[in-house]
Amino acid sequence: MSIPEFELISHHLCPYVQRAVITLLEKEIPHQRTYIDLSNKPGWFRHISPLGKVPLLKVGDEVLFESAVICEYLNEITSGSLHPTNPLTKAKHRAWIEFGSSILNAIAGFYNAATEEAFEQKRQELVDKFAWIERHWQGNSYFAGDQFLLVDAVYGPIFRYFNVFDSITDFKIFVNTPNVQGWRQALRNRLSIQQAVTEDYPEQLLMFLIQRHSYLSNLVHSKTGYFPVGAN
Ligand SMILES: N[C@@H](CCC(=O)N[C@@H](CS)C(=O)NCC(=O)O)C(=O)O
Repeated sequence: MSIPEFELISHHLCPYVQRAVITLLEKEIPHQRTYIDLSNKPGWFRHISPLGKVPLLKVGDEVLFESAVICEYLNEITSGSLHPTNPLTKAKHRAWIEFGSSILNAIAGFYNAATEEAFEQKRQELVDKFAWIERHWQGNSYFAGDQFLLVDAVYGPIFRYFNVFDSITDFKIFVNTPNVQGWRQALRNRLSIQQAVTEDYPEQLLMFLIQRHSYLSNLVHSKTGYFPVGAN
C-alpha cells in the first residue's frame, strides 16, 4: 500500500496528540505537525473537526479524528503491528487503552480541583487507578513484555504528567505500585516518547497548571516559588 501524505493537527500539551505522534515515530511514518491554539481555534480547524478537538490526522484530502482511531489506522497501514495477534489479548490491550483515557480524565480533575478536599479525592482516584494496573500487571519493561506496543504509546504521555507533578512535590501516587513505576521509567527512556513533545514541555505544562487557578496552581506557587512571566 502506498502511504499518503499525513498532517497531524496538534497541540503542544495534548496527551492524545502525543499518542498519535508516538505511533507515527514508532512506525517511522513521515508527517507534518501543525500546532494550533485551542483557546483560539482557527476557523479552518472548526470547519474540519467534528468534535472541535485535537488530534486530527489529515490523510491527503480526508480527515480522521479520535486519537485511538488514528493510532489504529496508522498501525494497520504499516508493517509490524503494535498490537498482539491473539484477539482476546488485543481486546484487553484496547480496554487498557480506554482505561488510560479515564486516567487522563482523572488527571484533569486533579489539576482543576478547586479545594483541598476535591484535590485529595482526585489524588486518591489516581492512586486507585494505578493500583488496578499493578494488580493486572503481566509486563516486563513494557506492558506486554519486551516489545513496545500501542498500549505503551498511550501510557507514555500519562506518565509524563507525573514527571512535572514530581517537580512540585511528592504526591505519593506510585508508592505501592513498583511495577507501574518500572514501566513508567522504561517509557520515559523510550526515544519516541521523548520526541513526542518539544523541549519546553515542562515549562509549558507548569504555566498551564498555574493558569487553572486551582488548588494545584497554589501548590506550584507555594512549593516551587514558580511565578512564570506571562502567567495570569
Ligand atoms: N477522545 C479524544 C480526546 C481529545 C481531546 O480531548 N483533545 C483536547 C486537547 S488534549 C482538545 O482538543 N480539547 C479542545 C476542546 O475540547 O475544546 C481523542 O482521543 O482524540
